[in-house]
Amino acid sequence: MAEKNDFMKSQLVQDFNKEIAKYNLGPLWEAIPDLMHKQPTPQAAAYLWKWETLHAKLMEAREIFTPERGGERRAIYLQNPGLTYRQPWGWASTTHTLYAAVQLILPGETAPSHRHTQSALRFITNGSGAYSIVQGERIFMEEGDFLITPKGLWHGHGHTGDEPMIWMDCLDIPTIYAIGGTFFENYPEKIEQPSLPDNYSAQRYEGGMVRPIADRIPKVAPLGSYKWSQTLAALEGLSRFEPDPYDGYAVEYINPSNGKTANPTIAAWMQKLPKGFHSKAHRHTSSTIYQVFQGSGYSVINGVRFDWSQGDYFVVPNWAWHEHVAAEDAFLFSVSDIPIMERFEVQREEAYEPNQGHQEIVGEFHALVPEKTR
Ligand code: 1HN
Repeated sequence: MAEKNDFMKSQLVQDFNKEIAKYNLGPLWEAIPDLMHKQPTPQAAAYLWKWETLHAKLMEAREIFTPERGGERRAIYLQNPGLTYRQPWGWASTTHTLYAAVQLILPGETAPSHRHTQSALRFITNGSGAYSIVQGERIFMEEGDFLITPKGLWHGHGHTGDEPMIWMDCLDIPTIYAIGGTFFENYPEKIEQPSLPDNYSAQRYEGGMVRPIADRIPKVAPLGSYKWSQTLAALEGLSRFEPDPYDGYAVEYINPSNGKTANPTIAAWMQKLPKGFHSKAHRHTSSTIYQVFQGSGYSVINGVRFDWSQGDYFVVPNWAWHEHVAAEDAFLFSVSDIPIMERFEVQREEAYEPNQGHQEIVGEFHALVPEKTR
């Protein structure tokens, strides 16, 4: 072995490596350890954004920026500090595969219609009265609702209510960027006009888990919004039984016409962690972005404690050990790239075996909050 290492450091090899670099060629004998890890070595960091920070910055953006002025959404994205190469402000990557943002829309404002090859979803955290118009259907939004705008569908937003609304956006931007699939198009007019009854798809699915017979043929988005009252009822039923050891009581939003995830590339879950619940730790190749919809507690990610409360967002990067603890009844909304990992057949999961499945806490995460709110 020593002989081999000495040889690899020899002038002969070093000179040759430099020589081929001039021709845009590379030596595999140097690159293998960086390319072929024994297991994933994520660049994304475990991270947490406090609600007070997100809210304060949206309120500042409210003064500076209007969708009318900028021709765009008033959305601020969550940039993972481990993935900041490419632009001074990062490259819209919350995990290596997914993007998440908080978006604020005020009464009377319009976010113009457009379509793109990225799939998008929204989770409504604050307020009501705004709508998304998706392929001609106005979908009115309330707290706890989950909405999809799968790839290729026209979508814009308007607000006919009387209070500010804030929601979470999630898109597969880094994934589509990495595979060279980015296409984007503005709608010819500012915002699409309704061509279907308001809340058409939610009305077709008012009863829950039965589908109109027309939807036996798989559709891209048979259901545009999943109402909080139905999600909550599902969790209440589920929580009469034993919780999942890793995720408590968790449900997945699905496409009722094909039984798969509501968006083809992004899984979305709502989970209830009852007060005192302490999950076991595990890790998986999929990465997850959480929004704390209600309640408080903490998660231990790779040994570091992340305290969370209502409105916070946090990231569990790919292949990071994690476990959750609820200080009070908590509802966590989350998105993950499980469907992407499954599509490539690299989804793997591993249980944390030592210490009855609980990590030792070796540090605490301190979130950045603006001076004024401290
Ligand atoms: C988008 O279409 C929305 O529709 C939000 O609200 C964020 C970020 C990048 C590209 C498209 C929306 C987005 C986005």
